[in-house]
Amino acid sequence: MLRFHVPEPEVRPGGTPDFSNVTIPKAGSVPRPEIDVDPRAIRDMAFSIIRVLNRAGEAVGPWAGLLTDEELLEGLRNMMRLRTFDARMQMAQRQGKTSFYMQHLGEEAVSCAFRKALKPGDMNFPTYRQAGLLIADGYPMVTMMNQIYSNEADPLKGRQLPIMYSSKEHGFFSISGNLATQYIQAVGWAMASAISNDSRIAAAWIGDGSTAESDFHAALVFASTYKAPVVLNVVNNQWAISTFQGIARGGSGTFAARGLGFGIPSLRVDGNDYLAVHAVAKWAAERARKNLGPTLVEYVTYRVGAHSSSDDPSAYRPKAESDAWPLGDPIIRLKNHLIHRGVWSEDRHTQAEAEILETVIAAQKEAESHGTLHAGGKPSTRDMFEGVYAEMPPHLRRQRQQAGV
Ligand SMILES: Cc1ncc(C[n+]2csc(CCOP(=O)(O)OP(=O)(O)O)c2C)c(N)n1
Ligand SMILES: [Mg+2]
Repeated sequence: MLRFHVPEPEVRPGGTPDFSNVTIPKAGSVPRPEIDVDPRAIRDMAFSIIRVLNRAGEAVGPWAGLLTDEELLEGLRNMMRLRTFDARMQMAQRQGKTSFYMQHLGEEAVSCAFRKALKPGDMNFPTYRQAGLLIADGYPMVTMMNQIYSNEADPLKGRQLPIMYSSKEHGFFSISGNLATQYIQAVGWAMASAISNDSRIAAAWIGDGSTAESDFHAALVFASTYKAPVVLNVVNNQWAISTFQGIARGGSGTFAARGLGFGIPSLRVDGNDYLAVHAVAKWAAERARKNLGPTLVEYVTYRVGAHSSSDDPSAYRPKAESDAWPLGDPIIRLKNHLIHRGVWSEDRHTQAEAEILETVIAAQKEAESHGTLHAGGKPSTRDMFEGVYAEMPPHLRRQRQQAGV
């Protein structure tokens, strides 16, 4: 008799969290190959985890030493800003000031550190969980909030979901809610950059669950065949709403291993280690820039918060699971490293938290002066018709006339 196989997570609500099956190599133990390495020589890297910060807060091994103290302090501040921004916007959602919000809790290092490996002109094709790309690049928080509130100053005029930002200037392609479309778009953009002998590279973003989409696989075919200048990022935060990562991963062992069948160098990195994320991103970006083709990077992390403001994770995983996550918290780990280096302290950290909260609240006040979801200024009805078509089709022109705008 045949039996149908459905992978099951280790534990369910009420059980004791167990990550004993997550093998974590010692910090500093994974070698750093030359960027033109033969992908066949580094196949085992798709099953390991590159780590720089050890438990004592030291930066060790061949992937350490790329960032100055000032750059690390800036990285810490960016992650703290993102976390504070998230907390305020999550609360604003609960207060009815916006319809929807998605947090980055526990994953701040991935987008904040990655951004610093890119150059101006490079283009990210992000999902909804990479707002750190904007924050670390200096995109104004108040503009993000205006979009979250769909108010009169919303740069996208209420035509997008609250958190689906878009900024060409900041290398942030408009987010699409249709997951995995980012992958083919990024590879296509990268191919176009190479065809036109440009120097800009692309970064594709996807979550663990979304790698099950065929767009992910199609993108890998094109990226590997044409050696597109693209970094292929997979953020494995263990969950896809209520579905654990074992469903989309299937029998491949790791998400990075998906790249091996395409001959793409594929690495796994500790996604909660700011230094490791940055070092690996830099390695992959340099490969793209030197015409060595795509690199697949799996960031091993954990989604501490709910999937979105519409989700309740206590229905499908133990409440204390995030505390048991063995790779720790990205902010605490970088904080400890900077304290270890003698350039930071608990007092300065507490003070920075207060200062950041103050600036985020000030930005929030400014955004709210332009309106929130149900109060104050809104984009005009006319905006609904603008900015989509170069030439407005007749049926829309008629509708606009009917609306009297
Ligand atoms: C093509 C498509 N299918 C389904 C959905 C509904 N959906 C939204 S988020 C999500 C889970 C995605 O999980 P993952 O890729 O792991 O990203 P994460 O939310 O963990 O960052 C799903 C199924 C969607 N937006 N697009
Ligand atoms: Mg996920």
